[in-house]
Amino acid sequence: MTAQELEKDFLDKVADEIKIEPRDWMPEAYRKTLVRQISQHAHSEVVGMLPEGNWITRAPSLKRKAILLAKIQDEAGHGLYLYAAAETLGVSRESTIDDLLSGKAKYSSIFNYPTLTWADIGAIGWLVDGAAIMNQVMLCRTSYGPYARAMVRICKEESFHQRQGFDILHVLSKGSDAQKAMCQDSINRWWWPSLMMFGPRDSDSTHSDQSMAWKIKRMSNDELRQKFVDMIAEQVKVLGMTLPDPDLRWNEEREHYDFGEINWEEFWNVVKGNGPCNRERLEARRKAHEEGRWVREAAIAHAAKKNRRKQAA
Ligand code: BYC
Repeated sequence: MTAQELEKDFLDKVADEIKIEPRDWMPEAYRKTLVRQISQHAHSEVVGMLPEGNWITRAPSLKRKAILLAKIQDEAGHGLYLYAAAETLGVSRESTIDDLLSGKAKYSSIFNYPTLTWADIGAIGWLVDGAAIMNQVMLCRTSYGPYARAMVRICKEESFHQRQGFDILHVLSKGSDAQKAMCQDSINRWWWPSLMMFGPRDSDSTHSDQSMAWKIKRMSNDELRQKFVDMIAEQVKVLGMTLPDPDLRWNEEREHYDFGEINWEEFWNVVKGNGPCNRERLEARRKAHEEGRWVREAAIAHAAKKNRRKQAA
């Protein structure tokens, strides 16, 4: 087949909703976009374990501790499915992880904020996992097969995560005055960073147009953000709490909630590495990688020994 025929075959598959698989021909730019997005997504899952891990030893009960541990382990699993999906595009796991540790690769801005109180664990589950699901449900239909299939499994686990977060806040919202205040304070601090998870405005998004054309993304950053605001503006009423936005109001004509302007300067500042916890997060990942070095070396030595024995036999 000529280059034009290959490209046409690829575009026809995308148009007909046939998944692109690892051995199929694909444009180099499509492959690169996927490697970028999937690896950033994997890094987000792994770095995302850190703010929550901060509360494992201080969870208020054995039950809450067991639930939090299970949730954090799920995030590690999500990272692994996604690193494996990225590997199907011809990049090694080592190089992808090196890019994270050297600060070259991005991960979601949200994980550069600190978890100051137990209520933050509730706010992360409800708002952060809520925003993640909103984005990831669409990614279950993404055009690249291994990414779409990883997303189906991840979304099932994420819905449990969101419910556990809402449950934490629900209990606090019915508690003492101090617990209610802690609940409101966590919502105040996590609301705007959660909206930033959806990425820049469509007009400032570098990759959206091409990613939508290739059906990697099925909805734009602004569309998903609006859906999220509409959902949370209703759910917050069940908690008897408020969202920290004086401009939030239902718009009859649009049939959507209007909301205030995001602080984009803060967003880009965090993305560029200058958020409250960027340095601390990367430091923690580098330390974990160093401390795990002997495990990787032992696994490689063990595999080589088994291989030698097999060949000798
Ligand atoms: N933070 O052209 P755009 C989770 C970057 S974790 C940092 O719109 P795109 C969880 C963007 O990368 C869930 N950077 O990009 C885990 C690009 O820079 P580069 C994480 C951001 O890719 C533990 C530039 O800005 N979810 O669930 O079309 C505990 C221009 O943006 C951000 C995913 O990763 C950001 N927020 O759209 C709890 C989902 N936003 O690469 C929960 C998969 C944008 O050119 N990713 N940038 O240097 C996506 O869906 C898309 O990549 C995005 C951005 C919607 C995030």
